[in-house]
Amino acid sequence: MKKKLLVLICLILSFVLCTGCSKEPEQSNEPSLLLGFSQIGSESAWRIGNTRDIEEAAGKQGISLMLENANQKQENQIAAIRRFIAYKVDVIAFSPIVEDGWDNVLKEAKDAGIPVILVDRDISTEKEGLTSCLIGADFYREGQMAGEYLIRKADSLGLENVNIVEITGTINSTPMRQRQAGFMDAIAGDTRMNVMESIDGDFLKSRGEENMRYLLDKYGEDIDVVFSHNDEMTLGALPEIEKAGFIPGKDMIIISIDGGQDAINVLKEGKINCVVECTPKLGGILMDTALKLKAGEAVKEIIHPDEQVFSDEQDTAKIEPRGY
Ligand code: GYE
Repeated sequence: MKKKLLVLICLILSFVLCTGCSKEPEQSNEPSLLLGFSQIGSESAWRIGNTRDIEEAAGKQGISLMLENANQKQENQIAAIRRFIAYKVDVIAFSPIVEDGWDNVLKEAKDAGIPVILVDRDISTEKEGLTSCLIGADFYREGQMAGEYLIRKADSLGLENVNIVEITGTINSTPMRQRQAGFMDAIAGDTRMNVMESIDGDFLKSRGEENMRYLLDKYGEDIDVVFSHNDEMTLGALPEIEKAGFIPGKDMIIISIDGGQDAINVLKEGKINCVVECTPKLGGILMDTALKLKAGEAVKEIIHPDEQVFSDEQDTAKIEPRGY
């Protein structure tokens, strides 16, 4: 009996030792890459969701991230990029708040041999050799989808004359320029459409509120449509419309862009008619692209994520939670 027990113990011991031997070597904790990312700020749910997504994707892929928030100032972004260069990061990424003014700092990155990825927004600088690629939404298409929705809505309501006010994003930013261009091009051939005024709301809720007050004072019940370049400005404008005695979504057609949860909830209540999606979930593509650049592999020059339209044309109860 004792002998049998001894054999059994030996067997168990040798099994345990063997499994220990065949184990994969421990993964090293060395990050595969050091990425410097300069974020614009925290102006919207979109931006906050975008920052979170980038942090999570870096964590998942074992990439070490130096993240700097520029608090809506271009000079802070330029200073952050210079710090990344001094720190000799492997790859630099940034979301340019506006399109111009990047030439010098990008030349410095190029001289240091550090590849640069544009995230979310574009630049107007001669990019040849200064940046590797752009990962961001097709803002022109977003504006176009907003305009196409409006034409369908005007048809379904049988409107003969459609007075529009536009609250735009930050002047000279890519989403502002391209969303406006896409929208204007989409409605250009429709003689019912009349844009009464376009006003800068800087993508901020407070500016949406203030601008809406001004527009209501000036045009009052003549306003048929509010086209706002992001959810924050829309959410700022809605209470002003109600205070002025109008029902948003009924007396005025409300069109927004982004698709954050707060705006989708209001769409479900019927106070917003249409939200064109702009996804902030760019982190995974950004990490994959940074790894490719470090490995010296070719990357696509422009990478657009897929996007959709949420509106009162569908069963809004079925819209899945947005996660930002
Ligand atoms: O629509 C807005 C944000 O650049 C796509 O910036 C982004 C825009 C987004 O603050 O909410």
